[in-house]
Amino acid sequence: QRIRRELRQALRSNEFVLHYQPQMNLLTGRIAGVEALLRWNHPVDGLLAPGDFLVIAEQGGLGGEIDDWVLRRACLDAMIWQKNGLQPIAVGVNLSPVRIGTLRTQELITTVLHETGLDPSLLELELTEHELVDDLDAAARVLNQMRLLGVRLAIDDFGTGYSSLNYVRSFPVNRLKIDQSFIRNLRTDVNDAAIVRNIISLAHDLNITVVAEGVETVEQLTHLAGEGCDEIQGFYFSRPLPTDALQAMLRREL
Ligand code: G
Ligand code: G
Ligand code: MN
Ligand code: NA
Repeated sequence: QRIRRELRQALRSNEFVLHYQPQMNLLTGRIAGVEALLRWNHPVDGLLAPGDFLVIAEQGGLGGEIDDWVLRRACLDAMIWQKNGLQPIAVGVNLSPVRIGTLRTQELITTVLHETGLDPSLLELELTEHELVDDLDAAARVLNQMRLLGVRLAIDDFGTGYSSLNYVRSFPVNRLKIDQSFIRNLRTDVNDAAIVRNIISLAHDLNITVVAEGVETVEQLTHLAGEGCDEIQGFYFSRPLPTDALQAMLRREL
């Protein structure tokens, strides 16, 4: 229907944009990385979030093309920040579980890293738990190849999905991103506090780092720092920013 045709048009006429949400390292207080978040600058409806169009795009068979665009744009932007003299930071990209572990994605990532010259260890793939990876073995093979290149893997929305621990066991995971639903009532809900403490402990036992998502208050930040959480992401530190605003923020850190 209408929106499907508009999405094709959007890919052709560059109506998509990436916003970047900074992640702060709790030890240094500095920006350690960003998560790329897709937006559609719709000619009539204005700036749309993925929830408004991504499902329709997937249904219309445009998911792969959107992955291509997002990966290329994110890696290009990360290189531009460096060329502008800013500190090298990692960029996280959300890839659909349907495609993250496919040979097509492996080829795409190899090509994009080659084209852009980005250090592979500055690219982080985010695998959400909200949808299933259908062939775990095939995905593990591809993700292990990615790891050999140096690309990092984060489990997104950790703790809410179908197979949290199975992913951690099967895939070469570098980071856990604690879902924001556990952070929201961290200060008042003893169960959430216990879950968060134990996710951090699990991650550190496995030698991987932890990012808490959806941190909105200084109390949450202080609590997480006390529990040894490595990084935070959320409105308290920064909302997702257009690339220019992110660069201004990085420049202030120089
Ligand atoms: O930024 P926002 O809160 O609107 O994001 C909503 C959801 O869309 C999040 O779960 C996020 O992971 C997902 N998302 C954001 N950008 C992308 C993207 O480029 N590709 C995919 N597949 N999902 C994305
Ligand atoms: O599923 P994923 O973690 O990729 O989703 C990230 C989404 O969470 C983004 O759309 C972003 O806008 C949103 N988000 C980021 N920080 C906060 C926050 O502090 N509070 C809330 N409510 N949402 C946030
Ligand atoms: Mn994410
Ligand atoms: Na998340």
